[in-house]
Amino acid sequence: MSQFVQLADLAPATVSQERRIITAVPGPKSQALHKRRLAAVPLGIGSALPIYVERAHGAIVVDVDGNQFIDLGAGIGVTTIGHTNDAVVAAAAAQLHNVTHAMFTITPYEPYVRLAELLGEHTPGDFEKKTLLVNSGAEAVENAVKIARYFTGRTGVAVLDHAYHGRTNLTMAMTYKAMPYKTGFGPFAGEVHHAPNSYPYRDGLSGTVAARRTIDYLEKKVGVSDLACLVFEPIQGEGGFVVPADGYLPALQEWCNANGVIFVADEIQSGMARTGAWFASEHFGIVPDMVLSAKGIAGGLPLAGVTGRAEIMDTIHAGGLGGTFGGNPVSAVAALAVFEQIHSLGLLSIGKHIEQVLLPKLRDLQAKHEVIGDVRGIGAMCAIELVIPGTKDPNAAAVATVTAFAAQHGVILLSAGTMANVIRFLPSLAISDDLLLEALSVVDEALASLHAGDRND
Ligand code: PLZ
Repeated sequence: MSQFVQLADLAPATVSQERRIITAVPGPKSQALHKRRLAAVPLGIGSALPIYVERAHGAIVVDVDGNQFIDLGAGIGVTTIGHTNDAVVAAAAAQLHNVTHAMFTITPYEPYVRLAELLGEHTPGDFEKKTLLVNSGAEAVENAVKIARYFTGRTGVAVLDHAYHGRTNLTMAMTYKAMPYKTGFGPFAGEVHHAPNSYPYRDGLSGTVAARRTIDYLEKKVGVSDLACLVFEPIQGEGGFVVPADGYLPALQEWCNANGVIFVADEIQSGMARTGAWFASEHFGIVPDMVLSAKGIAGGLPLAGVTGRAEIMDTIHAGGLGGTFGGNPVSAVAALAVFEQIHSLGLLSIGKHIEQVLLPKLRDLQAKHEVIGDVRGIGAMCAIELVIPGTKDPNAAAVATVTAFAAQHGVILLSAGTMANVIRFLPSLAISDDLLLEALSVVDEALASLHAGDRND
């Protein structure tokens, strides 16, 4: 057997779609791996859970000890159509035998072109579009800014409070939260301006008033003639699944359009069928000039796209855009399979259905557990915000307790939020109602354990 990889472990095995905890969590094999990891991997790379994954399928993740978890995080919204979706696996496997790398800027290939066509067709807006493919979400954001600056001849970049756009130098500057993303990593790229967002639970503002506040800020503190683009997440992801008030985003679009500011939707977390629409922008009636996709686009393989109005995308001189791996053929065919699966399995309506199961259940939990201050979300992108009961003070400790309890009981739950007090529910669209409800009953028990803790105090 090779010293680098245990080939037997690569043999596909079926994964039953059930929760099953057979050891302590983490189990002995995970603990042993964790020890090795601590010696070889820098501490700066955290892991939300100390369980090491062996395989995954659909909505279930299996760890090296044989424990099976219901996955309500989908690798932060990446395996949106389910782990190891058969069509994605087959397409990628076939492509591995054909060509793994050609470099599009040397010898181009069809899957890149087809994917660009599909992104053009499925992003909002009935106009000619062009798509650049890159490797990661942050790289998509970087390129959008680069293109917007070139096109407008302006330098300023506007982002919203609570935004998350990545970990590269420019995208760190665009991200809101200092710890853990920015602290100690400066100096950051300049000309990035953070403006107030719409956060209905916390600011209580209507969309119109919140938009006025954002626009006033940009007009007064930045000056529109210096502004190349406004980059925003239609539903903020890491920031806490913040859904803006009605009318907020359309007002921003109107202002951007009127002032020559490129309106860039970062749909890296909210896009690709996650919310029951191809892109969340559709829910708000906005048509961005550029749409950024990544995460769910290629069923777990690394890929990202910048799709924009042809006249904007085409201003860049030949050779001005590129990168070694951007639009890798294996990732690109996986993405084509993702598009096909979303169509053929009717996954947009499944996204809506998941919302119909999730939101009422989360509201039931809110009625039962005072710690839940807010319930919000669209499609398979919903969240609860935890507070100190009777106040709106963020309760990050409760989130940590609930997510740890859930892991012990076979449910992967992710936190979010600038104040780390949000639990987000972003299951794959392959999850059955039964599994989803079972996972929510574990969340119920986890929330009840908080009261039990009170009694013990
Ligand atoms: N824009 C809206 O959600 C990635 C980051 C997790 P990359 N979010 C998860 C972590 O701890 O690094 C994200 C996002 C939005 C951009 C990005 C960046 O995408 O593919 O991680 O670079």
